[in-house]
Amino acid sequence: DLVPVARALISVSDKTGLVDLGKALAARGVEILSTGGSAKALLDAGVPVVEVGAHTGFPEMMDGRVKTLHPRIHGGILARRDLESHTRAMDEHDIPGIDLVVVNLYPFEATVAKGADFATCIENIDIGGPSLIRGAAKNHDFVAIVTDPSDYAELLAQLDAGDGRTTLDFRRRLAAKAYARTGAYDSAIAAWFAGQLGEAYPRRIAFAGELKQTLRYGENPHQTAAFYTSGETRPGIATATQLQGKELSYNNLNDTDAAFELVAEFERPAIAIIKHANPCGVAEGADLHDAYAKALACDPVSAFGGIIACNRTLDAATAEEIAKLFAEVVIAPDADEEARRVLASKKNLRVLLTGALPDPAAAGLSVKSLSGGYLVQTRDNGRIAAADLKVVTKRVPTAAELADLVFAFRVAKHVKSNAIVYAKGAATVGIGAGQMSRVDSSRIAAWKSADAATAAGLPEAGTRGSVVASDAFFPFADGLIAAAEAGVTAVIQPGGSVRDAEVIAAADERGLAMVFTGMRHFRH
Ligand code: 93A
Repeated sequence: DLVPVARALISVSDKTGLVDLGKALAARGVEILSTGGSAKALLDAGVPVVEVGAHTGFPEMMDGRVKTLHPRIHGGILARRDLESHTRAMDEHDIPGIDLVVVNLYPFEATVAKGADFATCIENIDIGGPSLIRGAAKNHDFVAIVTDPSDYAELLAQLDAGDGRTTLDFRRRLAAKAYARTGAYDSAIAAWFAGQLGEAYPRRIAFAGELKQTLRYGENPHQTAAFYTSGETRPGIATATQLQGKELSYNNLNDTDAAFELVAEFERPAIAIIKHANPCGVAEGADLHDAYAKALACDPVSAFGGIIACNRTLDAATAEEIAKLFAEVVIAPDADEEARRVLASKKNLRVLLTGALPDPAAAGLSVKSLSGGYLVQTRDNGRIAAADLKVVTKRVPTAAELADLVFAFRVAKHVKSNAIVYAKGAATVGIGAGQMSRVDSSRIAAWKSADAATAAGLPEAGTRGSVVASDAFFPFADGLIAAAEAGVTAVIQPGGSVRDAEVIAAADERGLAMVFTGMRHFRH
């Protein structure tokens, strides 16, 4: 299975490590064929090279569109060395074998990212490169295909260990990586092209981008799982660095994402505590320490084993409080020296830092898998501000109620439907999530709130004097009446039910203030 490398073809746009590789190959007696720019870089560094034009007898032409597309190149790559008919063809047509192909492609993705014009993007579609890669990968029984400069070191190590030969295992791994690369490359071209035509949804999407890590298991131990990054650079779970703690699990990643996206909704210092992808406490405060105390008070029982997200640099005082709770993950844009020292004592606690907050209003896609397919939609980047609200009741909300209404609705956007969120003083005091009936969500939230208040020795607290947000309209007055019975003074909801008039009348009867957002935030 060991195959000697006598001749290599090098054609790279990213010239990282090129000269060192060329020198190392030349020192091992490998003959190097190379294309224009790559050949020049090697020759300038004193590495002997045969230019592809000299090898094929055809000059590179048409602005480089045709350089390696020639049978003397592709025959040398694709010939099976163990088939008499193939080796005879090589002899008859004077085609020397090529045992190693080192190629990376025209930087199409980077050209698009730079905002280049249509013609420039088209010119950066590599044709010869993918052909070389796909051919060499197909014939990996005899040819090694290297598409990533980070593999040069292993290649040279193999040549040294194998007396100038590579192993089949290595060539197979390289081939798998090579096809992942050409597949991603064509997906990027297809997505860009669809965008140029004004198609929001291309014919084909590669949802799973780069493998970031394989996970211990999935949502449950009998499932396997992995995390792929989509290449989106928006700060968040995919761009975070882990400072300390155990390996992240599937559920950790899912919950931490939910927590960080939620806390990024708020301008003032805020904390969100998440369990099972639903918040069990969210608050804004004068500082993180204040916000944490208020968030935890909402449902301290559920917060046990939760995920905590901060929208500011984590400080020592807040870290001290967090350290008192058993938490799975803390995520923040940053943590100061002292906070890091405090959390370091909690060896298992995973601490993730992202450098920045995600923009909740940024566009993007969200993907959900169904049996046999994927549902794709634009991200819910809708954000309600006080100016968007329409007062529908006789009573107009006070300034304090208005602030809490906006706060509660922003939280409700991140609660699984049916979502009911009670809030007071920029803190949630009761959250009802994921119920099939809106009235049940309302009841559960009020009941949990009363429980927490009683446990804290404050039976008068709970939902009394709070405001309530509903992620979708109240289809009947019963949901609103349940909230009124829980003691709310004001209500925020999208509106738009055929029975809006009944719901408004029920609010007026009870002296409640109610505003409509005109925007729904279902989340499943
Ligand atoms: O325009 S191409 O599609 N035509 C070709 O025949 C061809 N062969 C290699 N581009 C081609 N390449 C690409 O040229 C390689 O994939 C590599 O990215 C680049 C290296 O060019 P140079 O060595 O001139 O810098």
